[in-house]
Amino acid sequence: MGYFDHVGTVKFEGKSSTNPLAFKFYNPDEIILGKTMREHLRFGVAYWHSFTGNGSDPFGAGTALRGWNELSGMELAKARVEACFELLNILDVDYFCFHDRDIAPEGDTLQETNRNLDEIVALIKQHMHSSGKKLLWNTANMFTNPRFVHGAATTSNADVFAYAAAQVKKALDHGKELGAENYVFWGGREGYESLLNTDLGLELDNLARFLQLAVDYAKEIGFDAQFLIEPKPKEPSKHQYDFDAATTLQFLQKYDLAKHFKLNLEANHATLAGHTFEHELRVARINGALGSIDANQGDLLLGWDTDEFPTDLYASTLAMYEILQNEGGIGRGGVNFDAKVRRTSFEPIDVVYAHINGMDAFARGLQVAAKLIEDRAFDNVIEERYASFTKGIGADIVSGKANFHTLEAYALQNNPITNKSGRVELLRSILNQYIINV
Ligand code: XLS
Ligand code: CA
Ligand code: CA
Repeated sequence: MGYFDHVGTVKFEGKSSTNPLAFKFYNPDEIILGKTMREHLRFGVAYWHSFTGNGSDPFGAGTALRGWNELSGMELAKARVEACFELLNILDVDYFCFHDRDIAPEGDTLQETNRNLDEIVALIKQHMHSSGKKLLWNTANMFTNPRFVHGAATTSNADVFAYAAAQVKKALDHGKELGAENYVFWGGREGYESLLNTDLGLELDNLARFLQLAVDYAKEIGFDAQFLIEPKPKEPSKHQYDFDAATTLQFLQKYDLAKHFKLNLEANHATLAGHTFEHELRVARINGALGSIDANQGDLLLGWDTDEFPTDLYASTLAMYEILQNEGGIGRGGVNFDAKVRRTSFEPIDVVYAHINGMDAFARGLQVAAKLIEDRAFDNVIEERYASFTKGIGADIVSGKANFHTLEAYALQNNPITNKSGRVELLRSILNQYIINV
């Protein structure tokens, strides 16, 4: 052990602490709206960013200084498992998430790849057993290997579809083995480059077929994880099929899959889609589909999927505001830090600082959001704004009593119409006050 500079367990010291290795807001035992912060937030560490990634970008090699850099193959894979459980312990985080290819190297054949995976999964299981840490979700990486150049479930090559099915079947077996609470489908290359060579209808039908087969197999083996789809509009494909929450929900409804899936929503993907994170969460919430979140943030000046650790208190407050109002909160999902330290932050301790800051941002967001809800800071305004639908013609519209004849008759005699201000600036100043004063 000692991959993270022998840091001890990070403790809560309160907002006036100047200790960089202490939480300022995240107090796991603090009760908020009847649940502890630990229960509300269910933090997760993303294996791919904190243990597999090395700080490379399209213009330069990896910079990350890590204790496992000299290792390769299965030795490297095993060292990363040690490092993962060390970091979970340092941060007092209960959950982690991984792609199959994050944890074990691919072999020359699928058989060899599966053997590598089985060995590392067994090691992870031992560590989970002795530490009490849990798997928030696992997933299959069907985007890195060149075989997925045309997609996985939406490929033009049936052999690749079959390979992808074999890969997900194994991932579901491993999810069951490790007691994963969720299983994520992110369609890394499920999209298209040009309609000139694409059968859009067949690709979408095949995607639905693939997801149904996964549902069927999970049922067959008794794997009861919550299934999640993670929307993203672009990167790597130009057009990705799971563009955003609304597009994904429409797809699930069309193929009668909505009852089997919720959404794993990522902040940076929301901004890539031209939405705020809270928009995506609200769309999912009102459709009963808010399952879990990938907590990160993009850089609006760069505009691509930078996966930075979340630090923006407005965003974390408004995200928690949606989650607290979701039935059952985050439920079986969690707040997974799908985030990586910057290439210039290459020391192991930076990974610790990054998580502390992200956890504090969400803990603070939780505190502020809870107070906004307790005080009904926005509810009264919203109620008043829509009050016209609770009486007279508005009540007739909502109850279904009105028709175009009655509405026309009403409109003809209702002159002039008066509107009221939406008070956006006032509401934003109230939000500021809460963020500063709570
Ligand atoms: C990539 C995605 C990916 C998913 C899991 O942009 O965020 O990491 O979370 O496959
Ligand atoms: Ca993600
Ligand atoms: Ca991302």
